Amino acid sequence: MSNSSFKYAKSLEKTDFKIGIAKSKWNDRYVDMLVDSSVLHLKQNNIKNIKIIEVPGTWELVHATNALLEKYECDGVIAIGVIIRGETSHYDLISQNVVSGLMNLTLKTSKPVTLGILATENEAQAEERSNPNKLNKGKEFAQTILEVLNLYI
Ligand code: RBF
Repeated sequence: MSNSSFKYAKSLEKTDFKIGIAKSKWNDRYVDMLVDSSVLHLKQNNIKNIKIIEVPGTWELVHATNALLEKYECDGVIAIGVIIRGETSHYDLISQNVVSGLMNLTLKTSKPVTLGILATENEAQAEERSNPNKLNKGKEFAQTILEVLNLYI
């Protein structure tokens, strides 16, 4: 279910961007479904230059995103991870600080970073938002980075 009424752009003027994807291995069952639909949407928009870095967990997405923006000179990055609430406070530590880390990177580099992180209460919510037959968000992540990049051409 979505409460968003905005519409994504129907067409994009420019698509020759280098896009980075940082993805985590934790909860890879869900992460991989999100990555697959992001990549598919990028390819459908003629993006040929996609660099993917896989890291252990969502926490490491901050480091990988920095590398994609600086070392690999990507125009923008989609950071994809899934954090599922457990019995310890790790969920809060990771989710809040990763978001801050990614925000700092987008400000430091003046390049867009799409927040492709699902922070869910349980596996069922993660499944609902990553399964392509349900509410998979991967396409939205890809569309968002392309639209934001098109603001500055
Ligand atoms: N990484 C995730 O991407 N999603 C999680 O739900 C997740 N839960 C974690 C829970 C605990 C208790 C720990 C210790 C780590 C968890 N991580 C998770 C891994 C984390 O992002 C990172 O890879 C590790 O903390 C090592 O830096």
